[in-house]
Amino acid sequence: MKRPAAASAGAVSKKPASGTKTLSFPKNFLWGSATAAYQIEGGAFEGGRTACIWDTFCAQPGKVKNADNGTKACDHYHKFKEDVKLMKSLGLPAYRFSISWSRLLPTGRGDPNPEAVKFYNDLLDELKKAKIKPLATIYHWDLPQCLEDEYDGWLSRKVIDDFEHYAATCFSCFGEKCKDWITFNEPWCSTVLGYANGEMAPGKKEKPDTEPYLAAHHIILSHAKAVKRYRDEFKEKQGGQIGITLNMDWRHPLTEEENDKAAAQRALDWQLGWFADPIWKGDYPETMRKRCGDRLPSFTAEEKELIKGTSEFFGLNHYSTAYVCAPKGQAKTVSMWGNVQAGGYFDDQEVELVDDPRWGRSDMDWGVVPWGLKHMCEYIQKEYEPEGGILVTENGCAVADDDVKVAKKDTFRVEFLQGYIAQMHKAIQNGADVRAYFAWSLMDNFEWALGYSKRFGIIHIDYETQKRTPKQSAKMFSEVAQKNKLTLPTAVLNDSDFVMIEPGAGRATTKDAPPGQKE
Ligand code: GBH
Repeated sequence: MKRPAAASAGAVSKKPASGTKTLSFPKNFLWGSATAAYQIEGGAFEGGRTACIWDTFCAQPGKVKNADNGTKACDHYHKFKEDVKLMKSLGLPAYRFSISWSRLLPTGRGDPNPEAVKFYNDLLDELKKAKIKPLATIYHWDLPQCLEDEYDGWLSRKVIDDFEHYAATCFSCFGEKCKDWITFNEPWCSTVLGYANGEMAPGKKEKPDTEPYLAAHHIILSHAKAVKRYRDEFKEKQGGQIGITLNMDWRHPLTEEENDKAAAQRALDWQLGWFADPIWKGDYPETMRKRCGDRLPSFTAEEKELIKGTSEFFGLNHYSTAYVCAPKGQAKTVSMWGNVQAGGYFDDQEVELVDDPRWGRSDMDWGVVPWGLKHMCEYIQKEYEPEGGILVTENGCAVADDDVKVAKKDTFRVEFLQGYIAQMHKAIQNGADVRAYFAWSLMDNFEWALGYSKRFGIIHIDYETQKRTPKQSAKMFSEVAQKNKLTLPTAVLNDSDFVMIEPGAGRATTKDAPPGQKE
C-alpha cells in the first residue's frame, strides 16, 4: 500500500526541544467558546418549547448511545447566569450559542413564544453585562418536529419560507443585542448524517443518492432567503453581519500523483464546495454537477443571483484531517467509525480516505493533525477570499475526562488546542485572513449520537450534580484570550507539524461508533 509522507506538511522534529515560544495574534483577533442549544440547554419541555427532531431521534431505540437525550443536558436553561459568570471569570471575550427554533416558535411558525424571547434576551443581557460579545447560530440541527411531520422538513421546499420567517423573528427579537449571525451550522452534517447514513436526526438513509442533495439544496436557499431578509430589513438599522459556518476536515493528497490530487479535490468539492461554491461563486462545483446529473437539483439563474455573495465571513468548524487517494475499482468511503459507506452520496465522490496510523488520536478516534488547520485556512483564503475573513467557529477535541481529577489536568486537550492555534497562526502569517477562534466547547455536553459519553468541554460537567469545573485547558485558553498571545512549549510547536503516537499504540477503528452505525 502507498504510505503517506509523514513530513508532507512540515519537518518532523527529531530531537526533543526545550523552552517555550510565544506567538502574537493580530490586533482585534476574537477569542471565544461555542455551544449549541440542544447540546446544553435542557429544559426541553419547559417554557413552551415543543419537540425538535433530536427529541424524537433520541426516543428511538438504538439511535443514541446509552439512550441518552438532551432533555436535561447541562441545564443551561436554568443555569445560564452561572455559565456567563464562568465565561467572565475566564475572561473569554466572545460566546457563540444557538437559538432553539421550537423554543422560539413552538408551532414552527407564527408569533414568537414570550418565554423564549425572555430567555434569550436575559442571556444576551447577562453577556452584555459581562462584556462578552454574542454570536448566534440560527440553526444547529434542531428542526421543530411539527415541520418534519407536516412536510418532511428539509426535503420540502416549504421549509424555505418557514426558515426565513424563523430567522426574521430572531433578527427582530434579538438583533439589537446580537450583531453577529450564523444562519446554519455545518449543513453537511444535517444532510449527509441526517439523510445518507442516518447517524443523525431525522435518521434517514433510504435514498442516499438523492435526499442529501435535495435537503442541502433547500438549506442553501433557506440561508440565502434569510440573508436577503436581514439585509432588506435589519442590517442597516442594527449594524450587524451575517454568514454561514461550514465544517471541513482537511483532505490531503496521499501522493503527488495527479489522480490522488484530483481525488483530494473531489473530497473538498463534495463536502465544502457543495455549500461554499453556490454561496461564494454562484453554483455547485462542476465536478458534482457532471457526476450527479439530475440527482443534484439545479438553481435557476435568479436563484444563483440570490445565493451568490450571501456570507459576509467564512465560518469554519475544523476537527481533523485525512489523506485521500483515488480508489482502485469500486469507490469505498470508510466512515469515521470504520464502516464502509456505499451508495449514493458516498460513491459519487470516488475517494478513499486514509489515516496515518502514526497520528495521535482523540477520544473520538479522530486524528490529531494540527497542520491540517493551516492548509484548510490557506485553501479557503485562496479559493473564496472571504470579505469578512475566516472565523474558526469551532475547534477542539474529546478527551476521556469523566473524572474531574483527570479533567483538571487535561494535558491532551491543552496540547491539542496549542498545536491547532499555532498552525492557525502560521496560516495567518502566510496571508490567510483568519479573524476569530472559538474553542468547542465551553462545557462538556450532549455529543449527539454518542450522548454524554464524549467530553469536548474546557469546563467539566458533573451530570449528576450539574457542577461546573474549569479544566486546565480552560485556564490555558483564558490566558491566550486575555493576552492575544499563545505561549507554548517549543516541543508542542514542533510537534504541531506532525503529532506522532507511540509505535504500536494506533487503533484501527474506534469501538465507540454510535449504536446505529455499528456494522
Ligand atoms: C461539530 O461537528 C458540531 O458542530 C458540534 O455540535 C459537535 O458537538 C462537535 O463538532 C463535536 O463532534 O473521521 O477523523 O475524518 C463535527 C463534524 C464531521 C467533525 C466529521 C469530524 C470526521 C473526522 N465532524 N469529522 S475523521
